[in-house]
Amino acid sequence: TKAQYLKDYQVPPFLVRNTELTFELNSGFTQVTAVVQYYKNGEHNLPLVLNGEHQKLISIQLNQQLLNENDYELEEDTLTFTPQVDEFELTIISQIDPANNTSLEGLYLSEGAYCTQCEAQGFRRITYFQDRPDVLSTFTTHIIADVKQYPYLLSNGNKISEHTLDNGLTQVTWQDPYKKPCYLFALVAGDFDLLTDSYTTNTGRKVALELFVDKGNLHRAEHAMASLKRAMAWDEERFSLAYDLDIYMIVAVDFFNMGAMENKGLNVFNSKCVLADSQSATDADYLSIESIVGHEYFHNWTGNRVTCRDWFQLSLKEGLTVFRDQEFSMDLGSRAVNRIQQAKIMREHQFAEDAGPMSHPIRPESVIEMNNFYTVTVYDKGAEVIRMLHSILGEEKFQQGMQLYIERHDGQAVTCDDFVSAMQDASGIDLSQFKLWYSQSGTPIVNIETHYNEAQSIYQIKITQGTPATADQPEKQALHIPINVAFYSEDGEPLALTLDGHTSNEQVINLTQTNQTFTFDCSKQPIVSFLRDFSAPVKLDYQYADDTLAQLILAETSAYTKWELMQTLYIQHLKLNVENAEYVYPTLITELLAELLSDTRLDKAMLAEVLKVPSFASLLEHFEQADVDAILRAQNALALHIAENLKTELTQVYQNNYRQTYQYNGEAIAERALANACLSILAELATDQIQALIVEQYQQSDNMTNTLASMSAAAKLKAQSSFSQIMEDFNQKWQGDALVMDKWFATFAKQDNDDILTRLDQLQQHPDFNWNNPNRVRALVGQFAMFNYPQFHHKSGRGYQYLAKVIKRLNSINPQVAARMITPLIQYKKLDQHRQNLIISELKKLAELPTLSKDLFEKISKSLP
Ligand code: BAL
Ligand code: ZN
Repeated sequence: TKAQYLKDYQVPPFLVRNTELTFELNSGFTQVTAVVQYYKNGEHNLPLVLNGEHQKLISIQLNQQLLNENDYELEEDTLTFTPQVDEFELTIISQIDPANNTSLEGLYLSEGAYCTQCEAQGFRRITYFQDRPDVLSTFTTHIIADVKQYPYLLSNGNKISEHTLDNGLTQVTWQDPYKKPCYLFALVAGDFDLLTDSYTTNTGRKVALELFVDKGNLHRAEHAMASLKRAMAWDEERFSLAYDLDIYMIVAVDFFNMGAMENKGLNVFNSKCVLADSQSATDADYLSIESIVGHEYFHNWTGNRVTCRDWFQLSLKEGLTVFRDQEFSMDLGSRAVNRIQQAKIMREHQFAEDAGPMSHPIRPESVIEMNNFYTVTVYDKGAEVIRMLHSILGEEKFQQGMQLYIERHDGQAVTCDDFVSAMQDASGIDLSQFKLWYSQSGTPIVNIETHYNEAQSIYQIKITQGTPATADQPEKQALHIPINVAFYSEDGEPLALTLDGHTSNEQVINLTQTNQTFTFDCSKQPIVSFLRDFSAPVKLDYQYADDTLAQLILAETSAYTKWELMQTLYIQHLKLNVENAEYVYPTLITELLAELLSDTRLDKAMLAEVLKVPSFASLLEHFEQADVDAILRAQNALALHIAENLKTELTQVYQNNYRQTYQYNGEAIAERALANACLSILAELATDQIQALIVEQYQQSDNMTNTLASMSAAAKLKAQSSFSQIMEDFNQKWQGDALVMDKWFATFAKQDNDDILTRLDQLQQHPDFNWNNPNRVRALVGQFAMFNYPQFHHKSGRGYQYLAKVIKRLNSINPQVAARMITPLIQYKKLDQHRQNLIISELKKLAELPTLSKDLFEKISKSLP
C-alpha cells in the first residue's frame, strides 16, 4: 500500500542476457524452473532484488551450485541476493498453483486450459524475476505436459522442438528471438479448435496465422482472422510497419480480466473479443473485435519492439496504439461514427475520471497498484494527445516522426519524452509546450467570445483557457490546444476568412496562452463552429443561440460536427428543463430531427447517433451538483416528445431501413443502426402497435443486432408480458452459451424495474452465471452499476449497497475486477449530498475490510473525504 513515484526511477542494477523457462504442468502444482543469465548494469554494489509472489521457492543455484538460505534473503514478495561477480547464472525452481488462481494474473486455468496474463506485474507470480519493463531478455520456453489432455502447448516466438520424454510426457520448446520484457511472456496449454491461415508481408515473409478457440466455436473465428489480415495490411500501408516473425497466434479464453493481451507472437484474448457470427454477435461486437484484433497486432511495433521504460510511461504504448486502432477503424469504416464513439468515451468516462478522486495525467506520477492505471485517461486521453500531435504535424510529418521513433528505439524501453523528441526532431515543430499534456491532469475549459465589427470587416475570437484543479494536482498551466473552426454564412454556405494571410473556411487555431484573441478579416458576419471533430479533449464554453445552432447543424460539412452541435442543442434544452420549473417543449429539436431524417445524403449510422438523447453520464458533466431525478425526468420527457411528435417519420425511416435478410457490410450496418435507433425511440410510446412491431422484429430476426435491439426496446414497454416472453425465449435458445447469455444478463441489468434487486439476485443463481468469470460479473453487475441510472441511483441507497456487497465478494476473488467495478461509487462528487452520504457510508465499510486488496485500497482511500 505504498506509492511508487515516477521521480524515483532508477535503472535496473542488473540486466539479463537470456531467460530459459521450463514449465512442468501437472494436475496439481506447476513447477517452474528459470535459468537466467544476469550481468551487472554499470559499476555499483547493489543487490539483485527479484520480485516474486504467490509461489513456493524450492531451490536456488548460482552457476549451478546450490545456495543455502543464508546466501539470500526471502521476504513476502522479494528475493534479494548480493552477487560477488559481475556476470552469473541463477537457476530458480519454484511451484505455483494455477488451479486456485482466481485473480487471473500470472498462470491460471480458464475452463481447463492453462494461460497467462503477465501485464503489468503478473510475471512475478510465475517465477522470481526483476518484474519491470526495462529488463529485456530473449526467452526460451520448455513446456512439459500430457498432450492427450493438452494437445496444444504454446509460447512466444517460434517452435523449435517437440519430443516425447521417458515418462511419456511431451516437451515442446519455443524460442523468441526478440528481446522483450517479461510482461510480454505468454504460455498456453489446452485443447482447442484451430483456424489456420497465412499472410505474406510486403517484405516477403510468409506468416502462419493460427487462431485457437474453445471446441465447437470454429464457426465464430473467421471474422477475427479476417480482421487480423486487414490489420497486417493496413499497418504496412499506413505506417510502413510489417510483421517480424513467421507465426502469429491468437488464443481465445473465457476467463480474462481485460479485452486482450499483446504477448509477442502469442496474443491471448478474452473470447468476447474474438468470437462472432451473425447469430450470436451484434454489429457493435464485430466492429469491436476488428478494432481489438487490430490494437493487439499494432502493439507488435508500438509496445513490443519499442516498449516502456517504466509503467508510468504506459501511455507511450497504449495512447499511441489506441490512436492507431482508431485510425484503422476509421480508414475501414465510418470516420464520423467512430469519432462519435471516441468523443462519447472521453466525455462520459474520461472527463468523469478527471473530476474524481483518481484523476491523473496520461503519464501518472505516483501509483500504488499499477492495475488501477489501465484507465480511460492513459488509453483514450492518451490517444487524443497523439491525435492532437497528428493534427499539429499533419500525416506526412507524423509518419516521419513515427519512422524516426522506431529507428532510434527499436529494441529499447523508452519514455514518452523520447516519443515527443522523435516527433519534434522529424517535424522541426517546437513541442515543448505541447508536452504539458503528458504531465498535467484535468479537463481544460475553453471559453470563447466572438465579436463581429462590420465597420472594420473583422471578426474576433477571444479565447480563454483554464484547467480546474484536480484531486492530484492543484496548479495548472496553459496548454497548447488546437481548435478547429469553420465559418459559414447565414444561408449555410462555407465562408472563407483570413487569419495571418491564410484564407479558408476551415482553420486550426493554435491556442497557447491563457487569453488570446484571433482577428480574422471577414466581409460579412459568419456563423462559426468550434472544436470541430473534437479537435482537443477539452470542454467548450460558448453560448450559442438555439437558432444559430440549428443553422449550423444544417450547414456543417463535417458529419461528426453535425452530431456534436445536435448534442449541444439537446443539452441546452435538457439543462433548461432540469433548472426551470416550467416545462419547455423541444419544438426546435423535433423540427430539426424531421429535416435530418428526410435528408437522404446523410450517413445513416451518424443519423442513428443523432437520434440518441444524450446519456445521463454525458449530462452529469454539465452540472456542478446534479439533481439526478430532474435529469432523468428531463431525458425521459425529451425522448417521449420526440417519439410523439415524429412518430410517422420514425416509423417511415424504420420501415425504409429494416431488412429481413442479414448482410454484413458498412451500408447494412448503418441501416440496422438507423432502424434500431428509430425502434428504440418509438418504444417510448409503448402503444400496442409499437409493442407488436418490437415482437415482430424479435420473431423475424436472423441476427443478434436486431434481436438485441428488440429485447432492449421491449424492456422499455410498460406491459411486461412481451418482454418476459422474449427473454424466456432467448434463455431457452442460448442457455449454456455463456458469452451470448451475457447479453441477456445485461438487458435485465439495465432495465428500469423497481424489482431490479430481486431480479439481480435471481440471475446470480442462473447456471450460466459465475462470480469467477469477469465477463459474467461485468455483464450483470457492471451493466447495472454503469448504465441503470435510475435504479443504481435509487434514493434509498439500495443500488449502492448492492454494488458494495458485490465488491466485498470480488475483493477476495479477483481484486482487479473489484477495483474496476467500484468506479461508479467513487465518482460521487457530482451527486446530491444525500446520495453522496449514502455512498460514503458504503465506502467506509469497504475500507474496514481486513483483507482489502491494494487495488481497492488505493481507490477507496483516495475517495473518502
Ligand atoms: N496491454 C494490455 C491490453 C492492451 O491494451 O492491449
Ligand atoms: Zn493496448
